[in-house]
Amino acid sequence: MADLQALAQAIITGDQNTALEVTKAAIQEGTAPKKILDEGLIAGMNTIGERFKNNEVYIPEVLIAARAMKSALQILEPELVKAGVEPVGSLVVGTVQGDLHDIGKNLVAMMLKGAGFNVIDLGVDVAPEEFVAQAKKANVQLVGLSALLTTTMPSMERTIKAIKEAGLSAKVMIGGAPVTQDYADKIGADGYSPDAASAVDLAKSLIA
Ligand code: B1M
Repeated sequence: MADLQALAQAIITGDQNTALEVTKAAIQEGTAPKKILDEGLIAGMNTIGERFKNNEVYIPEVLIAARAMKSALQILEPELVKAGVEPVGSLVVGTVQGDLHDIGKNLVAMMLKGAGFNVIDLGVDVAPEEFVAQAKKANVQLVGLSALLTTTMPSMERTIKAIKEAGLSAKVMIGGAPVTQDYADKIGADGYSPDAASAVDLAKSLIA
């Protein structure tokens, strides 16, 4: 019987080979894909997220864990689709126009994927119209904006304005080193989070 605790542990330690092996074994044994996701991948990413929040691990450990999660998810995703498992929620995420920083945004995207969200990553330097078009196309519940430069923070405001003008119901969450809760309130964002682990809590609360 595949050991899902071992899978969670492999995610936590970023052991990609073991994560893949246990996921494959669990699928072959007929373990429900949702159980593999919840008790293996999400459990592991939750633990790493908590440790990151508590400063017990740092960015490199999170990136390595996320890489292991991503590999395992690649073979699990077709099984989840076959089993008709619905994602926890859906969002488009990107770094706003003029800004090329993507390390933080990638971490946020990976943590959300790890928490069971369907994440559409639009990349960097994303124009407001592109956020609107993609959010509309995928009919997502959330739009996530990241900015690392004080000079690109106004792109967040422009994007929120464009989303509102387009009449989309998606809620907007923002983050990035120069961003604050005050700024989020000022530009009409629905939520702000200071780090990738809190971004998961925020996303869940915004769609609750
Ligand atoms: Co740039 N850069 N950079 N840079 N860079 C900073 C941001 C800077 C603070 C450095 C400095 O001067 N001390 C400064 C900004 C100053 C300011 O605006 N006040 C700066 C500058 C000026 C620039 C250039 C203008 C430099 C130049 O060319 N003269 C230029 C701009 C290019 C552009 O974007 N148009 C530039 C370029 C670059 C590189 C390309 C070389 C590279 C980016 C590589 C990449 O991302 N692929 C780079 C880097 C690496 C940095 C630093 C060193 C590190 C940023 C980072 O990745 N942090 C940075 C200085 C620093 O922070 N020490 C700096 C780690 C990352 C995990 O944190 O992104 O904050 P962060 O994400 C966190 C949270 O903020 C939060 O969760 C993450 C994980 O906990 N979060 C969210 C982020 N997005 C979120 C979204 C959410 C929720 C939470 O919801 C959707």
